[in-house]
Amino acid sequence: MPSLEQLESTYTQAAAELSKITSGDALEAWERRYLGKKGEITLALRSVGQIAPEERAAFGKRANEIKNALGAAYSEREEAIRQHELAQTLEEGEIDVTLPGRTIPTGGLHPTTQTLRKIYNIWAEMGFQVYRSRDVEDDETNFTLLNIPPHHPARDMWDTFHTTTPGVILRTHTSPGQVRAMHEYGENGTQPIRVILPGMCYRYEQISARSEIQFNQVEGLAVGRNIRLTDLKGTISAFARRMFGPDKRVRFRGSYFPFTEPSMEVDVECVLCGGHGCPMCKYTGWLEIAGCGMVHPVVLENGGYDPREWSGFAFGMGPERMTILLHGIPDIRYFWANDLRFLEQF
Ligand code: FA5
Repeated sequence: MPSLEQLESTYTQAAAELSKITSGDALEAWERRYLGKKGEITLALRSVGQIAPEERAAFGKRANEIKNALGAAYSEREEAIRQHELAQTLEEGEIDVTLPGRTIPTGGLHPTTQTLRKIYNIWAEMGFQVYRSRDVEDDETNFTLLNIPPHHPARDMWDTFHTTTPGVILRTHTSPGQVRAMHEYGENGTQPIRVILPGMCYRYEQISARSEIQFNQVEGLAVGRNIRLTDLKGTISAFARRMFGPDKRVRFRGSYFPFTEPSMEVDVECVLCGGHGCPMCKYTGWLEIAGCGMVHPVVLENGGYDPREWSGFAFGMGPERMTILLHGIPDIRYFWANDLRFLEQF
C-alpha cells in the first residue's frame, strides 16, 4: 500500500535527479519514469483508492501537489536544455550565421530593356525627350505622309500586319511618329523639336537570326532652323561613342529612304572582332546600327513646317540589333523565346 513517506521520498529523488539532467534523452527517460502513463507519481495517484479512508484526502492532495511541482520543474528543465543545446550547436558552427543566405529568385530587366534605358539616357543628355507614338497606325501616316505613296516599291520592304479595318495596320517602323510629333510639338510649324520615339514595330518578315516579326526601334527627330548634315553626323557619332565606347569608329554609308534626303546607314566598327572581320559582321568589320538622313521636304511639309525655312534630321535605330552587338548574342530569336537560361545571363 502506498504511503505518504514513500511519496515524499519519490518526490525528493525525482527532483534531485531532474536537477542533474543535461540532455534531452535523459529528460525523456526521467519523464517516463515519474510522470508518464506508468510513471511512479502517476501510479501513486491512481492508487489513492487503496489508502485508508482517513488518510486518503491528505494523500491525494499531496500527490497532486507533487505532480504539479514536478511537471513545472520538468518544463523549466526542458527549456534550459533546449537553450543549452542551441548555444552548443552555434558554438560548434553547425549553423554559421555569417554564411550568405539562400538567394531569393528575383526578376530582372530584359536585355533589350536595358539597352533601351541606356539609349534613353544618352539621348536625354543631348536634350532629346521621349515621345510615345501609337503601335496601331493608319496606312496614311505609316506610308503616304512619309513620302511613300500607294504602289511605291518601298512599301514592299515594309509589309506588315493588317487589321480587319481597311487602312489600319501595325506600324512597320517608328517613323510615322515623326509626323505626329511635328503636329503635337511644332505648333503649326513654328517651334523646334528634339525627340526620340521608342517603341515596337511589326513586319511581315522571314524570321531569321537577325530578323524578327516584332522588334523595337528608337526613332530620333530634330527639327530647327539651319540644321545640317554635319549636325546629324556629329550627333550620331557622339551617340555611338557613348553607346559602344570612345574608341569605336563610326562610318556613314549612302543609302535610300523615301522620307529622308540625303539618306545614310550608320555602321559601327564590329564590337566582336574590333573591325578585323567575323561571322557576326559578315567579315566586313562593320555593323549597321541605324538608318538616318535629312528629313525630306515633303515630310516637313506634312508635319506643318515650311521646308524653305526649316530643316531637320531623323534616324531609326534597332535596340535588339544593338543588344546583339553589345553582348555578342548569336541569334535574335532568343529575345522572345522566354528561356530563363538566356535571360538570367543579363
Ligand atoms: C527604317 O525602318 C527607317 N524607318 C529608319 C529611318 C528612320 C531612316 C528615320 C531614316 C530616318 P530599316 O528598315 O532599315 O529602316 O530599320 C531600321 C533598324 O531597325 C535596322 O537598322 C534594324 O536595326 C532594325 N530592324 C529592322 N528590321 C528588323 C527586324 N526584322 N528585326 C529586328 N530589327 C530590325
